Amino acid sequence: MPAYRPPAIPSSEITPRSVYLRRREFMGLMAGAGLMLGAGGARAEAPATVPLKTVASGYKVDEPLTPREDVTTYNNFYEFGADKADPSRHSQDFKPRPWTITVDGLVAKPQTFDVDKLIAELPVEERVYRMRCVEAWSMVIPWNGFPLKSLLDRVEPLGSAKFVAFETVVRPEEMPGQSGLFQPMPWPYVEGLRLDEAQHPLAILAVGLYGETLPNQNGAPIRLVVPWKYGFKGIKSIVRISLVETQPPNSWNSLQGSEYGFYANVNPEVDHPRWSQATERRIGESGFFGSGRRPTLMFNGYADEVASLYAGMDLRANY
Ligand SMILES: Nc1nc2c(c(=O)[nH]1)N[C@H]1C(S)=C(S)[C@@H](COP(=O)(O)O)O[C@H]1N2
Ligand SMILES: [Mo]
Repeated sequence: MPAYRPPAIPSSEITPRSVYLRRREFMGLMAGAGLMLGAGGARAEAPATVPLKTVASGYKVDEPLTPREDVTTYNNFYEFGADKADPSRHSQDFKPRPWTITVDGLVAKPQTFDVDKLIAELPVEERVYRMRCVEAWSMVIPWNGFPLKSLLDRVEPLGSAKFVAFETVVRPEEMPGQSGLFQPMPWPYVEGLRLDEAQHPLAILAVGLYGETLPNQNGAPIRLVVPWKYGFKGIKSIVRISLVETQPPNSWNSLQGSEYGFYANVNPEVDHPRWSQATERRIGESGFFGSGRRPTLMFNGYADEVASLYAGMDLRANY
């Protein structure tokens, strides 16, 4: 794995679509002819990602980045299967472009946005964030994206809007986890945030990682990243964002409310009913004592920035 270097891409745009498509076609042909042996035979070659024009940001983490290989092969994305290796293996038929995202509900200007237009119009920042899954593993990921607030501002939320609801695409023909005999959960996958959480500068819509467009398994072409919350809040492949008055449902809470809350703020003092949340396993590290475990930080290390959002709230009751 070569060391990560920030992308030295000219300030033009992402690679022209024609080049991207030709490369995909080429790889598809080679894979079909059995000429690409590196990936272990049966595994189809993943669609190509393309470089993104990215600007620096002040958001850094003083810990080593999780290797791209781990970020893109150890995933939770049940639409492609329930095992960690499923999303990278079974998402090669998913078509993340072209893509639109509708932002509606309690807003003055409901709109449908083309994702590649948004990418061209909004400054795409690099945000290096810790990511803590509720299953007690973690990573450090260099995301590329823009504040969720930049998008919300464009539709002008009304005073009556108190929450933001998110919805993932439903495409059984491209997502084997939505079409097989085993359907792990109801679709679409949905998530929600309080409006003030959604408008917090740390909350972003990611369109890339490691300086390139998102691989399918990481939620292409656009997904939520809320670094002070457990990973399941980071809903992938979003097609709709709706401003609403009351707390919207979120998939894991609907499925198992005693284990997964709405807020899902990372809190080492509130254990999951079936395991401790006090420590976490950093993927890609063996650790000094061979375990790779490290203490989990309150709000995943972002307490200084976000604790005030929850002043006066019982963090044990609102897990
Ligand atoms: N649509 C959808 N979004 C999802 C999930 C999912 O199964 N479906 N899994 C969530 C969980 S549990 C985690 S930990 C993160 C994983 O993101 P990553 O695979 O990019 O690390 O995505 C979240 N977003
Ligand atoms: Mo997760």
